[in-house]
Amino acid sequence: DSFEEQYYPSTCLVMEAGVRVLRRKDAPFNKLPFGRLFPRQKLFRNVKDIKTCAIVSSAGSLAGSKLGRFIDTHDIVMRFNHAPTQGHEVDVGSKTTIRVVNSQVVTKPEFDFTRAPIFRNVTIAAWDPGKYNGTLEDWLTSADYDLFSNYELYRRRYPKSRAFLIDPHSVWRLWQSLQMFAGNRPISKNPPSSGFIGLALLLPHCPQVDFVEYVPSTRLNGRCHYYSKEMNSACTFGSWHPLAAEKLMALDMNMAEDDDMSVFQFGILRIRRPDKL
Ligand code: NCC
Repeated sequence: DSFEEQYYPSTCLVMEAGVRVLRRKDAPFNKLPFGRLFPRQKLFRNVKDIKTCAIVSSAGSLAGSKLGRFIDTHDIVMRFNHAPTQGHEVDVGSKTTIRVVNSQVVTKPEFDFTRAPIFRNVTIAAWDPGKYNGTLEDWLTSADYDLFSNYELYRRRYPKSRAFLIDPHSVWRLWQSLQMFAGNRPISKNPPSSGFIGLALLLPHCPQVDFVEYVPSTRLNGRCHYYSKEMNSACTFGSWHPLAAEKLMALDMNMAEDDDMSVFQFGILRIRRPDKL
């Protein structure tokens, strides 16, 4: 085993899942007109200059955190779904580089994916799990929510946009990494949350990731999201997604010096990419 695998096994497991976006050259898309919708650009510009990244969970306990300024100092800031910054800048910051969105957000009319300003001028990584063991051809006809038509509309409307689809096979490989970490405790056969998918997608591009309010801090307040009043602890501790296992694994990846302080007091998990240790 390498040094990294010995000392940071969970981080290595997540990296090995190889969570990625689909590219034009990937079969079967290299033979399908649909594949020509994928951007030619890479997921991020100037990857060599990326030093620090922040992932902002949508958790209710971000409310009142005043972490906005800290979040905005990072080179890359990742957010999820339709989580707003407007009106919440003090707590969550205002910079957004990339949004990871699930296929419900791409398809349901209330989110207005193809027009809403929140999805413009940021990188988009959209995902849908499809069937476990399904082929990519199957996926095109059996996604949980048919994200393809709105993706096509968005790409045609904004040809210069960086909007990508996450490889669903890589989402299930991440699920397998999670199951490997959980050992003999079977996790639910549902895909990881957008938060965990986002972490796995970002880590290969970023030497240091600060994941904010994912493992709940002492600010824990029972609210689902920082941007709504809804009370629902399942958003934090999980029901459909294997969220509890994800958060245990993420905590195991934490490298912050004074770890208990930063995780539970400040709500910040610091994860370093193994090759830069
Ligand atoms: O709620 P959601 O997630 O958009 O949150 C984004 C990510 O933040 C982390 N989170 C959120 C709330 C909380 N209290 N604690 C947290 O740690 C999680 O990592 C989460 O992934 C999703 O993962 O895409 C999800 O999306 C929502 C919903 O579809 C969208 O918000 C659009 O309305 C799902 N909720 C429902 O379907 C009702 C949620 O299960 C997962």
